[in-house]
Amino acid sequence: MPNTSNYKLNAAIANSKYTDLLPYKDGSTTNEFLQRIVDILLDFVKATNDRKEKILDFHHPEEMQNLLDLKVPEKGVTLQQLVNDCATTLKYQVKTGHPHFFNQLSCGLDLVSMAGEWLTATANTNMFTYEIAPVFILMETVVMTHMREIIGCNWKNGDSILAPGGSISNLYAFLAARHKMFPNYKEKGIATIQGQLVMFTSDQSHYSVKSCASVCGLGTDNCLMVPSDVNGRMIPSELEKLIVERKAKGHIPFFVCCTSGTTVLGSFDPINEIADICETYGLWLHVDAAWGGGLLLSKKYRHPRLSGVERAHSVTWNPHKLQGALLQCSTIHFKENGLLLSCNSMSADYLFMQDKLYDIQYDTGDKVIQCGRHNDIFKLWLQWRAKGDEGFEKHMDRLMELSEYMVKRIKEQPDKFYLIMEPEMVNVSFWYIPTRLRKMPHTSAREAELGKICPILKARMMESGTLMVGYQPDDRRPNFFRNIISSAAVKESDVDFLLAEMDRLGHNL
Ligand code: ABU
Repeated sequence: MPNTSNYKLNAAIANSKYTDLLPYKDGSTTNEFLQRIVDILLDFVKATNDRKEKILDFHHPEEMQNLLDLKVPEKGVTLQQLVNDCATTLKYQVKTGHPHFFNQLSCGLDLVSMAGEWLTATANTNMFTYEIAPVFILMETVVMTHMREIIGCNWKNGDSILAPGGSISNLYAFLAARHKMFPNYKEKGIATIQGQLVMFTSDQSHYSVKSCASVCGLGTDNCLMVPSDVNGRMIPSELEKLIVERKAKGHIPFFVCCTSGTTVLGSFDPINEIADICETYGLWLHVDAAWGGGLLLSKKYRHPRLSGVERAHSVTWNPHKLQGALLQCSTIHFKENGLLLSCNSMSADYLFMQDKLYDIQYDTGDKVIQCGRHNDIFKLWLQWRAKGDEGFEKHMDRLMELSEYMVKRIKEQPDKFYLIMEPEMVNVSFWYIPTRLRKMPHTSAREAELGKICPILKARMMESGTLMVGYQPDDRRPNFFRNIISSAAVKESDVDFLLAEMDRLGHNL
């Protein structure tokens, strides 16, 4: 990444201030200033895609503070300083689109989606009313309908909304489920529920499900963690047992969250078996496919992972994960239309006037609990236009094939790597084995040692700036690596690099 001296404004305008730009002044200063910013962005894009570039230039926070001038000044700085500030910001930013960044569920830098985000920023509108976002609101309607049709043929007439992240999408599902069962809750509050509401999710599910219980007044003790099997999938018989136990106590089971793609292991709960239980006991079934939802686009990988998803009442699906839409882009879908509005509408009459000149069902902002709503649709719509369903399907299949390749390469090097389980998705869980532990039998004592290696090896990755792979413990094992391939930039040679680089950095640990 070139340094700040590469982005010089003409000497004549270098000391100009914001007041020399539009809307204060006409003239070429605006063009030149924005052109330099675009130069910085394009160089970052190139560096992100250059395997010779580092992923990050790591500094500890106190050291980083000394490298940066972050203070908010009394008097505004020059345009040249603003250009330098932008260059410096990206110089120290982690390149999450680099082919050797395997650290998060959201990796990659999809350039069409990025172009969409640039346009979105320039349009700078709010998604609460058709009045100020007509094209974007219609795009949202079209893309959300398309996504529902992919979930199931009986979903077309349902409803959907883009939300600020998967956690809030899950919260929308919870709110709609409670509203469906207790429609008076909205006006009368907690007193309308005569008993303790309880909800169920697997012990591998995303923490946001438990957070719903806290935020919505159930208390986390009433979000029951259903045990999962060795592959991280919810055990349906355990779910049923917990439902029966709670009913016997006079509690009101009402909501089951089934995870399609758990964050750490990438496991898929058996939706059909869970849907049968939900139907028997009259519970709302939510599928949290924030992570695994992208596989709905693949004929090859959709089944059996997401079989039965059409039986759910609601589905969270984050295109900013597997599909590579720019952050953030999270969707929540409902089979039943009207619930979102009746649950969340406050009919604020300064915004959602009932006597507007157009059909007010397009004022989608009244369906959500927030007021201002970021435009997250354009980047997804543009990306979908570019790829079509076919392009997304190819992307999903490619990510899965690369993950299969990684598993194969790990199995070919059993002295150096230990595969924890056969993955269902692009999460590959494994231990790296340094030289001194290679002859040791694989016992819990060795797992404990391998767990201690993870943070040290991760630190070496970050300090060298060449690789980023995440690690974490879970309830069955100490720290282990979780590798994610969700970037279109990754090739087989990058997987080979990743394994070789871990060995280079870690063999002597
Ligand atoms: N559930 C948010 C994503 C976390 C991750 O990237 O690992």
